[in-house]
Amino acid sequence: MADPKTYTATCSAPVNIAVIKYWGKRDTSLILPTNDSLSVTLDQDHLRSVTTASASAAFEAGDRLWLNGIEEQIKDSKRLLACIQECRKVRKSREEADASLAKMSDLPLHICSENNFPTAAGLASSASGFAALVATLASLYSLQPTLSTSDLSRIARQGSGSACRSLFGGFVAWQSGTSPDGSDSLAVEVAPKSHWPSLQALICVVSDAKKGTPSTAGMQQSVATSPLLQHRIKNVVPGRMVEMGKAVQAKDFDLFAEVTMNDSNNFHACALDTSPPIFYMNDTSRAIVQLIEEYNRSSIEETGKRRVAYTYDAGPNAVLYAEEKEVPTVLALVRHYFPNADFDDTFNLLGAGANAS
Ligand code: 2P0
Repeated sequence: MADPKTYTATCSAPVNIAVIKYWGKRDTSLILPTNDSLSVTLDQDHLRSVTTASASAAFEAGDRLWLNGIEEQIKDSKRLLACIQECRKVRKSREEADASLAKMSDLPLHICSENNFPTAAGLASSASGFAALVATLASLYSLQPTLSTSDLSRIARQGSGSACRSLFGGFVAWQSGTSPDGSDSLAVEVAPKSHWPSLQALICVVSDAKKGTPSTAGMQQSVATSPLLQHRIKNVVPGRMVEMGKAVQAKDFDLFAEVTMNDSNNFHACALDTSPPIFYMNDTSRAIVQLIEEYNRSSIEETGKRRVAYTYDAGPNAVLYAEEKEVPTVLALVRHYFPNADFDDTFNLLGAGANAS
């Protein structure tokens, strides 16, 4: 008898770095956030997840998944199950509606995913990982164009909130939505990467050790205990989303930098306002903040404008944004003051979203 047919697809997805941070869920099961967020998608040369999924009747042990070569138990992860089940459900309904489509929705899956950077070091591995998973299953099951990229982002969101933003390239907003079922909590493109090609990002890996407080637990501890987070959700983020939208549309780096740094500091203040307090930044992180603030202060004196922005996620690593013409100076500055630090000295161009590779 001939071997059963195997269907295969491979996609990759990049990391995104939020400039308006997501911190807090109003629904932990559906992963619905307490506020909107906005991010920049990086290119895929340095930080990406690549996922291959195959479906075949020959896979007798059922669905299996390997992450960086180590098998993970799918049944132990509600998030993996949600993404796989959602994609299967859409494929199945399409098969039922169109008899010419191959019956593959019930076939067992083998999924392999690899990151080319340290997992869980505050470098958004879950964002690229779940975006790559959903993009790969969408490709395997031919879900597009029936489903839009925003539809896929709604599925990826159930894997990890920030993953919904990695489906798009360029500048991306995750609209928190108001519906209890999550139907309006999805990512939309604010501007494509081609809109502002001179904007670049530098990842400063201060430490690639696994972080202390995972963001999923940390953000809910903040929701439960931080009055400052409630203020941030109600009074701070809505205005910043508007300002950041304006900065991106106008390619106004000074405004972009001001809002980005303010939001990073506000997010880390909320972490500190949590009980018990959460410290993501370390002494080196804070030294980088001081260096950039001082550099911008002299730049404002000279030109009236900022030249560099820093932002920190749930870890000590800095991401610096600057326009291309500033990059050699920023690199020289960082290398001069941190001669022994292990910085990735490559600026990442802004990238495209998840795609077939
Ligand atoms: C962000 N972070 O907007 C913020 C800034 C960390 C700091 O999204 O529980 O891994 O999987 O939805 O997406 C990290 O949170 O959390 C994050 P889950 P996620 O990028």
